[in-house]
Amino acid sequence: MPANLTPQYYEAEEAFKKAVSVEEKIAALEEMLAVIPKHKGTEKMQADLKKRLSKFRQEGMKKAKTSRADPFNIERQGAGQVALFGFPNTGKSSFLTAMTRAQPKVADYPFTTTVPLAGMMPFEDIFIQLVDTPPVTEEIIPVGLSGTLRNADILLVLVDAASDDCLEQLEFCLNYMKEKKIVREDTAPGVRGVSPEKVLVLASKADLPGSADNMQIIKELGPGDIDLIPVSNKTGQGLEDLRVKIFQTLGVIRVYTKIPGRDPDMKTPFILKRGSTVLDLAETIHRDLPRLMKNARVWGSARYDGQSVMRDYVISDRDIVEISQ
Ligand SMILES: Nc1nc2c(ncn2[C@@H]2O[C@H](COP(=O)(O)OP(=O)(O)OP(=O)(O)O)[C@@H](O)[C@H]2O)c(=O)[nH]1
Ligand SMILES: [Mg+2]
Repeated sequence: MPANLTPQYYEAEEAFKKAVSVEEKIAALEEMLAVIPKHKGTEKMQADLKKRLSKFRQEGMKKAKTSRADPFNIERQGAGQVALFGFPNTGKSSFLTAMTRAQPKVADYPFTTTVPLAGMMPFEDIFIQLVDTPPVTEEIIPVGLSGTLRNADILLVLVDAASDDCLEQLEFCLNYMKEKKIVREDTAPGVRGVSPEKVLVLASKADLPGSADNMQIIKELGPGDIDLIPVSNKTGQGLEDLRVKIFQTLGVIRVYTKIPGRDPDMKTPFILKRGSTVLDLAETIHRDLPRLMKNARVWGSARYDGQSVMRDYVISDRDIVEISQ
């Protein structure tokens, strides 16, 4: 019996022949199977297509399992994610070493770092994630870096205060972040990007001669709306204050919870956005808790310890909250 194949089928077959990746082959075979005339004369061909499709699907699944994860996609951990950004040799990896227990390679030649590397920065009783990144220059910008930066909660732009092109480094970085919509005014849930007030500019190597003059140049000629923070990975200048600044800029609060009749759990606070209410906390603890919650009491920001509060009560950093069901 003749197969009477249609032009659409031949087109799909052509796409299959040209396909290079497994995904393309699967898509073309699915198309062939969809458009092949369904009658007795094509039964064997249909069975053959299904067999090939199943083989390529298995191959695709194996590939997905073994293929390495994207190194520019850093899984968020801790109370927030802070990405470093800057020219070569500005001290990004040294900064990660100074603030966390991570041990990135540090060297006095450029382009030492090739892929992002995360470390956890202790701040009081929580950890904030810092992500070291490969450098940028006017000529070279690593593919994938904009995604890493866009995903962060805070960006730390490092400029080398000891270098005479300090101001140019800063202007290039700020422009790049704006152009690529890494930094944007219109951030919203579901829109990736960092709001301008969450960008901090560090003048690194503040211990070296010449750094004070370069910082003065930035203050006089640079963008007026930035707050330049001098730091030194060598002497530790500015680093402790910066931990506090990072925490404050993250805009989160720590909330300790308490079961009625027991001591509060002061070891592992819940991290919530500043402005969160008792109801937000209940939702974070368990999705059924808002429905089951009967009473809430607060120690800390409340007028007196253990005061009963409404579910729209706005929690403050370090409050202890007891929810009873
Ligand atoms: N004096 C001084 N030197 C520093 C400071 N921070 C880093 N360095 C030196 O600067 C050089 C570059 O440091 P890195 O931390 O590797 O710089 P980086 O920005 O990670 O470099 P890339 O990976 O190439 O982007 C090294 O020789 C460091 O020892 C600092 O605060 N003061
Ligand atoms: Mg580095």
